[in-house]
Amino acid sequence: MSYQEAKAKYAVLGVDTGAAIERLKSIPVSLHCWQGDDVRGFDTDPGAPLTGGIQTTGNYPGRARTPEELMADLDLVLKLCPGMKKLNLHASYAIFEDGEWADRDRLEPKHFQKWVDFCEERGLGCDFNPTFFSHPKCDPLTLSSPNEDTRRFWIDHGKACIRISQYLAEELGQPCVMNIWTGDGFKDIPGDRMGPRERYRDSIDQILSEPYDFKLVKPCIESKVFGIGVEAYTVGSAEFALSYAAFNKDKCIPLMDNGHYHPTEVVSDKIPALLAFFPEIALHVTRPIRWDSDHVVLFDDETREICREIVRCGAQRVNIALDYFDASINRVSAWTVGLRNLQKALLSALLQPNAELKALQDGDNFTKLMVLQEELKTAPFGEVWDEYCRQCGVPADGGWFGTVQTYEADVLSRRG
Ligand code: RNT
Ligand code: ZN
Repeated sequence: MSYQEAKAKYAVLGVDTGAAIERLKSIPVSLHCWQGDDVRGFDTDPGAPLTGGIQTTGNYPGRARTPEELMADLDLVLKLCPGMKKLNLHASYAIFEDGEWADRDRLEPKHFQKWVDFCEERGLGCDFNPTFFSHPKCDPLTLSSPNEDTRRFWIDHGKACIRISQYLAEELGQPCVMNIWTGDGFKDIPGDRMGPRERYRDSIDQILSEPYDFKLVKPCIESKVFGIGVEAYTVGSAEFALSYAAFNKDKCIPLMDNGHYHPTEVVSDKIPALLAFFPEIALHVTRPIRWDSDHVVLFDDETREICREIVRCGAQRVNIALDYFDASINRVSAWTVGLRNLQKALLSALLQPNAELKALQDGDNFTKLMVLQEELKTAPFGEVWDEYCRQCGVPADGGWFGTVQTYEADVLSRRG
């Protein structure tokens, strides 16, 4: 079937494929830098372990070890994926020059200038994350630590990150979403649940007292249900993070990571729930499996449902970012598959006759609603996807994996 034939079929369903393609080209998706090097960053000893509830498994060869390697890998992903992208950086990806080094509480905008150059040359905006894990100052708590020395260090880190986020937004002329997530919690039953939460709240208050322009810097609070080694109690639980954001709407927005809820809860349903109250929200799109929250994003039912809600509620109100890390397969492929799948899910959401679906629901016509929703699943989506890839100048399905294999043979497999 040709694209023209597919277009005609969608037209019968009341869907304009050309308009969907155009709309998708303007929805930014933030690409997480941490898939390329197993969340290690460049500011600590390369042999140091990951801590704070973050775990990558696998030792597939080819991990990026330097900024240059990570940038080269990112470039290939950008070339293989359609759509409008932003880069998502963690503070631990600071780039130090001439033997200089700064601890996390002393990071400055200049340590991210190379990333600004990278983004500028590629027309990308940039999002940012303070890194409250994998560092000797995790005791193991950070923003909720009872040790005031520890807590001060991490508050200062958060403030430094506000200044860096403001710099990134100003330099690149696009807002910077700055996400606060800590793995603070306990392996076993705590003796005090309230204390850590009060300290966490106070720490975020102090971080957000650093001046910033809320139109340019959008601080987020991300919740989590549990992490490896912190199974019993998470300081930044769902209620904590959401309440913080709700009581501080003039300063920050909530962030939902769809790997951070109990297995039968779905973030797709939570999107309109939050947007009934918040002008804007942020998402980490990932794929949870059992205890892990960070598998590569697939073109699966929940990813598609999340994207349907993003589209129906207004994509301009949702800051979309990817968040997963897989060290057991080719990392460039993992990145590419996840980003292409998110783009596919957004496109398939844009190819729904949403006005009609809504009218059927409002008219109590649930029989036809089901029939139509089921029949849409076999509409000729692949042809429209191929056309979108063509228009974006990237390979269609079946046309990109060879490039990754060549890159693996020539570049990745030579890394020690
Ligand atoms: C961890 C959180 C967090 C991290 C990144 C690296 O469970 O999802 O967002 O994945 O900050
Ligand atoms: Zn996340």
